[in-house]
Amino acid sequence: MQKSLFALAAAAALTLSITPAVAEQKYQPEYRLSTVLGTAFPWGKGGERWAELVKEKTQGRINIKMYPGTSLVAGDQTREFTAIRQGVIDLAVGSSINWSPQVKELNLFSLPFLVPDYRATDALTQGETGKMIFKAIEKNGVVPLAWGENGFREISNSKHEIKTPADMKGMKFRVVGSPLFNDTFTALGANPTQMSWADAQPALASGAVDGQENPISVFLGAKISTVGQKYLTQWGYMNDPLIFVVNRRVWESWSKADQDAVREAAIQAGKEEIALARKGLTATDNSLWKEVEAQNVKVTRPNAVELEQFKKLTQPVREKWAKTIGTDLVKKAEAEIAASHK
Ligand code: X2X
Repeated sequence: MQKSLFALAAAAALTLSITPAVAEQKYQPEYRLSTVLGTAFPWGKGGERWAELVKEKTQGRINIKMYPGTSLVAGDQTREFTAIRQGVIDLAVGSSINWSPQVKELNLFSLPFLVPDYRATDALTQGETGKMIFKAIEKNGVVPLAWGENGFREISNSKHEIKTPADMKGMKFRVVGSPLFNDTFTALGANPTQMSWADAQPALASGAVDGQENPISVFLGAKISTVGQKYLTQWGYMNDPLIFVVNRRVWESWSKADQDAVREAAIQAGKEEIALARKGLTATDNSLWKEVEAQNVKVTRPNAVELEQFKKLTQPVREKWAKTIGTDLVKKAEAEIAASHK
């Protein structure tokens, strides 16, 4: 009798002790996915596609709702990573720029004139560099799954053509999250102001700033030419990758099979999103550039000598930031870029 009572108590204790773990395993009716841009852009389409593929591959067990405009952090995109880590956001497709205040290694992609083209981009994200970056994200408490792309960021303004840094002198530019951009634009003789994307558009419209930099798909999708941005320079100074991630606790609450499904969905959505982000911006299909020109925007393409002036002035920024990013990572990236061009 005593023995069986004891067994009963032990069983009860066991049940009690495993209850919290079981509760954690419970799936939420809905998971919140954060993006900066919505479905008028490759970025938002990538998020939407991920959600769709996850639903399909998990037979509806994981149901994702997308929140564009970084609305879960009131549009403050530099706070997005912290919100993912804390669980305010469950999943995100986010820019390397917006998360670099928290994950220093992500500043790598913002080093001016480091990544020359798509081949070099792919060499980094698909190579050792990409693995090192994913490790850094993991170390910061978030689970990285796949790469996407915002795109090469080109510079526009309302004043005049920019061919060399001299043309930027004293001009006011809206820049994005990381302080690295302040350094780059200051080195070029311009006057940078950091603000969110939500604030950027009214600032351009009112003339509070003269210019901005963003991929062509964003310039077109957000109709930036309608707020007086009539000069655009293709300088390709950086390509901004996107990363598909999940909050760690949410990730651990899913079965192995569902984790695999979410990862596969992210990889597939990422591939499709990258193709979309590059569409119309290649040598064989430059239809997006034609669209820009059709909006009465003067497109300027600096020659090699002119480009060299931008590179030379921003070289000290690269050297300064390499220390923050980690010289091993920067060296690895440079080697992978060089190898991609052999
Ligand atoms: O804020 C921007 O410029 C944007 C939309 O490109 C990013 O989120 C990095």
